[in-house]
Amino acid sequence: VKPKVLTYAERASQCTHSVSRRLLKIMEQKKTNLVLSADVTKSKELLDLVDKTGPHICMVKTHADTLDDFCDDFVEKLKQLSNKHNFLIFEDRKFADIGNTVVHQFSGGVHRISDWADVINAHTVPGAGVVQGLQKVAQGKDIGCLLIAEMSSAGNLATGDYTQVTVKIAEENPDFVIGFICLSKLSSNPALLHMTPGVQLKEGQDALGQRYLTPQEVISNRGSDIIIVGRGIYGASDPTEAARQFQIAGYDAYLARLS
Ligand code: 5BU
Repeated sequence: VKPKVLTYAERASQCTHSVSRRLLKIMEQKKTNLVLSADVTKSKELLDLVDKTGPHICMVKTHADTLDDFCDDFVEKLKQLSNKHNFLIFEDRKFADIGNTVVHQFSGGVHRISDWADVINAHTVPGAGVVQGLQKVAQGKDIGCLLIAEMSSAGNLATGDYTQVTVKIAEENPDFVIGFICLSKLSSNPALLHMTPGVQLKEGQDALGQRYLTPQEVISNRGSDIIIVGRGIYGASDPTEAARQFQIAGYDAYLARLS
């Protein structure tokens, strides 16, 4: 017998972490499992893009260290947009050092990520200490962490035992880890979210090893929960229309999985 696939709302009610609960509720309300990867290099361009596509997304993903003009005012404006359109903010910093170092990378430096991000992520190559360091900073704040269990790029090493140990670290840290960056469903725990980058409306790859799957393949066939789309949206001639198309494709694929 096929196990019953739970709705976002049903899963929200089973989440102990406030961030995964909030995200699943937004997904249910706005009918979207789309995360915009806003990989543009000027803050004004990023804010314009996010304001236009905001109604179609559940979360925006940033690379703060690729912005030419990152400043506190940008953070303030991004937060205002997240309230206006009801989405979360995910800083894709991919922490990957010993616990003591990530404490400072997360809380300090120019970006002070722990002051504004709802969601962050980490590689597990250093072992569980990276999670413990990040969690120390997140104490008392509403921040959830995703572990990078699989990657979309050709030839990456996050496979096999590495992926399995990563799933184990996630399952052992439910107070902080809310899910994975991955290419398929890795855990049957309804509280853990699966988010997949490398998504376009057609399969293919770029010139630097990125590989693309379709929303249908990622959500319906591979059982992931969330699609992360960058160039498919901001590289389109009409990013708002592109975001709308990814929203529909992703949500239809979710509905197909439910039925
Ligand atoms: P794209 O333009 O849709 O290819 O952008 C994908 C984004 O997701 C980009 O910001 C990457 O840094 C990010 N990403 C990825 O593509 N693949 C991975 O395995 C991980 C992150 Br982890």
